[in-house]
Amino acid sequence: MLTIYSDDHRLQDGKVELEGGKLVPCYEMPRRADLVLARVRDLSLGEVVEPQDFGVDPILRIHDADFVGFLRDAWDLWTATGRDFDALPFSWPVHGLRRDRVPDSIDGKLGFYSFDAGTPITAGTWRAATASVNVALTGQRRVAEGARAAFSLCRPPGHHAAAGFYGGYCFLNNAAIAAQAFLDQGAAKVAILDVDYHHGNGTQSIFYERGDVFFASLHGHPLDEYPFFLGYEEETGAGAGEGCNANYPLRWGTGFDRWSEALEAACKRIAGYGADALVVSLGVDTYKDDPISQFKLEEADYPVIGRRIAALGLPTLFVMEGGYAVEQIGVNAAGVLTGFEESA
Ligand code: 6XA
Ligand code: ZN
Repeated sequence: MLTIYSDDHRLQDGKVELEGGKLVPCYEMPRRADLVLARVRDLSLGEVVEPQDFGVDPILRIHDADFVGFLRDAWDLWTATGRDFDALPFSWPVHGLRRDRVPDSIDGKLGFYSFDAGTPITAGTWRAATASVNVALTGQRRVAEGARAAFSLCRPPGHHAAAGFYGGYCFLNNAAIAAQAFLDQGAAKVAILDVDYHHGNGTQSIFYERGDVFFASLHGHPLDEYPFFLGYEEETGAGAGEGCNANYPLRWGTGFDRWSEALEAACKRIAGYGADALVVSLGVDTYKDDPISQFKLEEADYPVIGRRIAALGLPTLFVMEGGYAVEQIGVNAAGVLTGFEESA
């Protein structure tokens, strides 16, 4: 399988995130992508190529222009206040507060456009995030041109980013932008399968009222788990998108028996939808030793996931999302890909 990778991911190298009441070193670190790439090379999974530059237009098909402008300018606005360390927000426009006025203050803007304090904006964030989009779009282009599958080794990840907000280590929604690109190049319907431990709240919110993208997600239950507030089973889509959203929330401690039943159900829904292409939000933070997650998947489970996805028989783009058991991330991510290749 072809892998798309850019060294520019290293430009996102945050120092701290707010977690459990403490500022802790960022879990989302450059070494993650380095080790996935190393595993891809060790296994000789296939060619590794650099991304093409697709510019800002495909990003603007998914994200609001004011949000994109904010991400581009945020670091300059932040450093103009005399700060040279990572930018984190500390105040948000929650229920009952005004969302119709965007503050002039960079601290106000950070809160306006984010949903957590775990996602530092750094000097290199914009370049890393746009490179990650290009990695996704380069893979998408190859699949649209006839490849059975491709692996976009995206970093930073994307599935928590919505049209107008960032969070959860995500700035631009790589999977959503790639799905939209399939549609813009002639696909009638695209499915997104999100197997990351966390609910893809950004992806769901982007497509919730659309019938041309089916979104299925298996994730930690929002009663228990970050990002909370979205991802319940009863969220089935709205308007033209009614019936095009499927959530499989699972409680802490879920092992592969239960998890794979949910995968089976999600795959059946995707098969019934009749998509022309599939985008997989590939997070491996479902692993038993992941430091921030509570599922119990084991190394041997990942190839099984790949085989099940391959059985859908769809042109498939894998987009890297989470996974923080860093020494294992490459083995597990590549495990899915090799499982897929074995039965594709
Ligand atoms: C809260 C945890 C962020 C998880 C991000 C992730 N700081 N999403 O892996 O898939
Ligand atoms: Zn995750």
